Formats: sequence, structure tokens, C-alpha cells
Amino acid sequence: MDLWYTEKQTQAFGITAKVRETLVAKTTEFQHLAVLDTEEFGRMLVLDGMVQTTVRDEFVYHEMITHPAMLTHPNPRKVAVIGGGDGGAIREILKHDSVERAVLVEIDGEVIAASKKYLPEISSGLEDPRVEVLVADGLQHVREHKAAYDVILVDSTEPVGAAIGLFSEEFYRDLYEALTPQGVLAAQTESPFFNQGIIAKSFRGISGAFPCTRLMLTSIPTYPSGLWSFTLGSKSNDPLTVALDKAQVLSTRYYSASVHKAAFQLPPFVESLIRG
Ligand code: AG3
Repeated sequence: MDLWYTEKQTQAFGITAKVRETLVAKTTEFQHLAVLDTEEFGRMLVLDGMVQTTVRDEFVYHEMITHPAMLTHPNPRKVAVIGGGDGGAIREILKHDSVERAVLVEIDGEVIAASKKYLPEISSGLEDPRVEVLVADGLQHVREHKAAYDVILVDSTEPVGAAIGLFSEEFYRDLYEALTPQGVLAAQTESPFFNQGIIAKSFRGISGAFPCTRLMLTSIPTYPSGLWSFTLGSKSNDPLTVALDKAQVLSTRYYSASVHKAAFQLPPFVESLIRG
């Protein structure tokens, strides 16, 4: 029997993957959680019906949410990931020798457990001694930590359910306060085809809190429309002009110094979303 999984990315458009096996399908305290083994993209983590990551294309997202922000800081020692329970961003953070402590603040412990069990290639970094895993509310954690982190990555789901607050102006101001003087924020900010309002609003919110705000684009085949954005907020260094020598020593498959520079070049229809 053929089994196919469809994510309805909008009311009228979706993505469909042929499924070899359903490894997990359950409702946690916070959301519906599934891990599917798909034929084309390998194992896939799905939360509330939305594809979060797949073994085959996760490197693009996790490298791009992590390295541009990490290289924008001259010496990132303490780093936090808000959300990101699959551990992919943590794995990338640990590639930077300067890192002494990486804190994962994930609200749903079952996402961490399922990722450890079924997505070892993505979650492996969670066992590293530099990593502290907290099953906690990221909003509260950020509010309660002042000048505590050099880099914070907001590796959230879409702004629905528990993640709504992670796209608010108040949260962006709290992130600013939680960062050290040269601190850098990177947040995933959705698709310029399907989520234009979110890009505009998060860019406005981050610009309201940070002196330097930059939008980046990346191609991620399993995400809505395949074109995805991240927004960086930086307290003192501009991600566009920062030195990228350290990019050479990172072992990456998508990120490089030239990809870093290219990612900030925006087509006019995307530029117009943030210059309104
Ligand atoms: N977080 C962003 C996924 C959003 C995808 N949206 C969707 N499929 N409708 C990914 C977390 C990976 N660590």
C-alpha cells in the first residue's frame, strides 16, 4: 500500500511525501508530534502538521540560522537556542571553537526525546559536555537572563500555539537585553511567498530593538514555497561587512563566506516587504 503525507502549506497549496514508515505520531502537552520516514527526504520531523526538518535538507536551515550570526560576533562564548529541540542548531554552534556553553531552551521535552531517538544525525550535539538542555519556556528564560548570551538563535515553529510570543515586539526587546554588548540574534522568519506579513512584522520588531537588522534568504526544499528567510539583529557589528575568515575552517555543506554575502542580497519583491 502507498502511504503519502501532505502538509497543506496554505489553504490551496501543499507538499506531499511518500512515507516508508510512521515512526512516531502522538499528541504532547504542546502539540502534535510526528516522525515519518520519507522516501525522498529521509526522516522528517513534523509538528502540528508542519514539516520542521528532514535528514536530507536540514543542513541548509541549521547552517544558515547559525553561522551568519556566529561570525557576526567576534568571539561567541555563550550561545542560546530558543526552540530547536531537534538539536540541529546546537550541532552547528559547537563547530565554533570559541563556544564554552550552548544552552537549548525547548518547551516540549518530547521533541528532544523523539529527536534523540529517531534523528541522531541532527541531535548528536545535545550530548556534548558544553551543552545544557533546558525543558522550559523560552520567553521566560530570555526575560530572566540579562546580558547573558553572545548569540541567541530563535529556532521556532511558525507563529501559532506556543510559538506566538516568539514573534512579538516585547520578545525582541527582551532578546536585546539578554545579549552582551556585541550580541547577535538570528530568528527564522518564514517564507516571502506565503508569510509576507510575518517577515514585515518581525523585521519591524527586530529593527525596533536592534541598531542593525538584516534579512537573509535561503532555499529549503521541504519548507513552504522553498524560499525561506532569517532575520539577524545585531547590537554593534553589521553582518554584511563583518570579517569572514573563520568561515573557511568550518566544516559545512551549504554555508561559506560567499554564501554568507549572497544571502543578504534580496530580490526587489522581498526588499519591498521590509522597506514599507
Ligand atoms: N523551524 C521552522 C519550520 C517552519 C516550517 N513551516 C512549515 N512547514 N509550515 C524549524 C526547526 C528546525 N530546527
